[in-house]
Amino acid sequence: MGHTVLATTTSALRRIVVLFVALFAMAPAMFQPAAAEEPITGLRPLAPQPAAAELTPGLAVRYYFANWDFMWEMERSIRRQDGVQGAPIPVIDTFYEGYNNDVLTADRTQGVGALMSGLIHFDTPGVYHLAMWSNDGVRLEIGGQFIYEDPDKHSNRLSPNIPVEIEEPGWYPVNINYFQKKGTWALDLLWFKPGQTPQGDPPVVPAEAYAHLPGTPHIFVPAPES
Ligand SMILES: [Ca+2]
Repeated sequence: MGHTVLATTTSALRRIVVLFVALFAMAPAMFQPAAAEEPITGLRPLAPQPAAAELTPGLAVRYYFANWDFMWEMERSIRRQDGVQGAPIPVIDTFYEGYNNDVLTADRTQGVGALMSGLIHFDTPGVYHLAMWSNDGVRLEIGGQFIYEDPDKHSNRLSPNIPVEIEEPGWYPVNINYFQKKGTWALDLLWFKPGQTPQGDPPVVPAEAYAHLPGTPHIFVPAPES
């Protein structure tokens, strides 16, 4: 009887020791913060900077129409369409509105592609953490630098936070390519500004941070170099 109790106790102790060894081995991964991602650098502000009187609020947009599954299909298809100029997009904040409503400022809910272009204002230097909700595909470029893409059709999906270093405050060229195939849609551009802790829900980039100049060209953002 005494022998059995001792054996059982030894076995239990051994299990506890194994558990502690396993926890200890995992500890570095559990308690070390994730390595900070290097910010994207080299964003170029518009030169010269525009005068306030030259600016029209919101992003300019041109719409194209077809049911694409992938960004590369949209790129091929829009070469064969003239597209339609839409009303400017005041703010990219649709997550809670984009269900069965017209896509952005287009007049339909399905099979819409949008080339948005204009300027985005960074009012302080430092590292911004950008993020995007998308449904379906999206590709983002700012200041001539590729920032983010989620290029296939998908349900509402949030990007990771993308650190971007801004050296000079001011207006930067921005191009956003987007398509909505069918069903629901969503598109949001979000940021944590320098000094804000990039945790939780990122705030929406406000309307006053968007503008465009008359005759802004609409760019199809190239795929990132792999
Ligand atoms: Ca969709």
